Amino acid sequence: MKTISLIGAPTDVGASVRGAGMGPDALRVAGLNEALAARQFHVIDHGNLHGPANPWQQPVNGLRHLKEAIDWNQAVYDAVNQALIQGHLPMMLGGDHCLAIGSISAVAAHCRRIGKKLRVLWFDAHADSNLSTISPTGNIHGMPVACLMGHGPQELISYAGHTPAIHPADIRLIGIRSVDAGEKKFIHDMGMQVFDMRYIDEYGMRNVMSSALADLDADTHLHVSFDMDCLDPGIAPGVGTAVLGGPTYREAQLCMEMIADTGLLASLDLVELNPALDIRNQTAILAVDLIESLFGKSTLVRM
Ligand code: B3U
Ligand code: MN
Ligand code: MN
Repeated sequence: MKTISLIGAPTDVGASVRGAGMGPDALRVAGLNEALAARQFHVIDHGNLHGPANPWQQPVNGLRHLKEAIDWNQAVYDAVNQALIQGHLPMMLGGDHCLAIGSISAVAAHCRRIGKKLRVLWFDAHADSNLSTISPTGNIHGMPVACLMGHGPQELISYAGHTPAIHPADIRLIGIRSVDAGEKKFIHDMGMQVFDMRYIDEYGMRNVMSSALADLDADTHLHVSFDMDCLDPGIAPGVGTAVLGGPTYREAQLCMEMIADTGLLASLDLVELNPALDIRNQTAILAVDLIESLFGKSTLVRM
């Protein structure tokens, strides 16, 4: 029986809007643990990590709360690393998306250790590919993709003592519809594969996911980094930076089901859930619903 390690990372130090720090508990209240146990997983809830409070300060040299982000990511790195060493599937419950730096740094180090290929699926309304020099806000949750590819403050990009943590070919961005001018250039320079909303509109989610999941094999570690603001705000209002025009409920379910079909999912981030902006916990309940599909629950009737 596969063991899932739930790792709560209750902070919003990387975000522009406060409240994501309550995400882990909102997911528990929505029944995450029970839903996974019902899918025949052994669930270990490690509770919430500890880290510095949000000092709510202005950016310094284009970076907001750098010291706090470094400390939180170190805690996430250590916890995810530990879960992987134990053979568990780590599920990092954010918290804002800056925490994926620590989480994916640990996953990438694990892949290097055991000689696996890595594929990261980054679901997001935003490209999260900012640099301190081009970011309009200085918020570090807008920078994790760039940091993971080696572009960011030294202490944020070298948790595993290896830089860059990942290469552009390892990642697919899906659902993107809010990209800053500097990010666009960075993405092109890096040669990342992006399935933006226009692409999803034109080719359909099935084709997008087939492409994003192409060339995987039994030696691939599949990591999903799921920013709840990827989803259309009509179904997921409980996020700090909502952007109109995201995937529908059915499109999101199809993504999850197609990932489940690969049988390769080995780690997950669930981030940017903001209970302070939610309506009766509906976004957390939706997250649990999607996670059930990600772990194999299917409405499929056809044989
Ligand atoms: N690109 C903007 C906005 C943003 C990024 N990620 C979120 N918002 N959630 C920035 O601040 O970097
Ligand atoms: Mn994000
Ligand atoms: Mn986002």
